[in-house]
Amino acid sequence: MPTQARIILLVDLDYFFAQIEELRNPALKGKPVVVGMYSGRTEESGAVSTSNYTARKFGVKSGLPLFQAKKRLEGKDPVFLPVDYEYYQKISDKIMTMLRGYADALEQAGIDEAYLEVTQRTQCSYEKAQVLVQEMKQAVKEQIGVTFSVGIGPNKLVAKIASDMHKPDGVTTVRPQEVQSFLSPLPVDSLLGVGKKTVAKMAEMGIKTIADLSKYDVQRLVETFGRTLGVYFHQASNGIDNEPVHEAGEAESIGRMGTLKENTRDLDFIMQKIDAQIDEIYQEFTQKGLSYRQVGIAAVMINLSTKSRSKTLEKPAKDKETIRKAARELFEKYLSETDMEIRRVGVRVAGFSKDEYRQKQLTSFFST
Ligand code: TTP
Ligand code: MG
Repeated sequence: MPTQARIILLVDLDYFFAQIEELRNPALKGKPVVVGMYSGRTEESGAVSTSNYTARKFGVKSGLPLFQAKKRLEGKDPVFLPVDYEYYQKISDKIMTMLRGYADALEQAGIDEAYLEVTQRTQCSYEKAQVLVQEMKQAVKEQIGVTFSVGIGPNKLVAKIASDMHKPDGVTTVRPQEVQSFLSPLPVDSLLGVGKKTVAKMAEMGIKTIADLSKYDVQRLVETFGRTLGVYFHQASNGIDNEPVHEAGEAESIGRMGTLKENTRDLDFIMQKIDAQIDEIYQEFTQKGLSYRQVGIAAVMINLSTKSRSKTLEKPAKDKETIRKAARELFEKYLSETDMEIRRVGVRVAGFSKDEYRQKQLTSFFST
């Protein structure tokens, strides 16, 4: 079955826990910052969760025992902090909500990473995807103060590997015709699901790089690793990955966000923009066969603060007019509560239901 061309982004926040600590306390910037998980056995025991790039220059990375990190940073004016997971989660939620406004679909893959399907909104143009990524980076930098790195590619596998190439604050684009030369020289453990044991086994078979793996007889891979993994290794090393970007969980939504031609408090003017966004959203959830139960709006004010409001419907709906009515109501109410002009507006629907059974695909076994 021929699959349609897609553009997928993988967004991975830079040195996430440490970056959030710098955001909370800008005085930390420029110093080596280490966020550690203290095991509590002794004052010193535990491991590094992450560190900023200043600390990484001295070899201090995730997983290093804290006492070694202390040694390596002696005399370098380092700052050691305990993990404050709840706080990072709050910031992560805010960022994910923003990113959602830039995607046809978003799948969160961890506290600091997400896959974004952007095929429709970029009309499958890599140039447009690059512009979109710059807009997204600028908005998150301005509104939250955080940087991230992005991989742009034809599927999740390539986007994920690409996102790691230029960190921090980098963007790496791999077009379909570049996939092979991009993957070829990489070691096999760049592929999801290839751990230490598999690396050793493949080394015995003379397979070191992804190019080696891609040329290896698939039948022999199946004999060695079993059908599922053998076929997966063959396809992945050839850059083939048809795994969709799954919207999942409560946060699932389809939305659009855009800048108004001029700052305004005029409801009709706002609704013109919203109507166009609803047209796009409608097309998307109709194609996916979804009904929605919630309608939400967002407004970025002239001082760049973001406000959102949402409404749950009495029963699921599938039409455009219901979104329009709810969005209008929400904006009307919101305008009555503020005096400020609005700069950007957005609308989204969420609370989806659908009957279609979603087959669990191979790579989801690895991304637990
Ligand atoms: P990563 O994205 O792997 O790392 P990072 O964001 O700190 O750095 P990079 O710039 O390379 O993306 O992981 C995200 C967060 O997960 C990280 O900030 C802290 C946490 N984490 C751990 O607690 N332990 C670990 O071993 C790793 C790898 C990450
Ligand atoms: Mg990260």
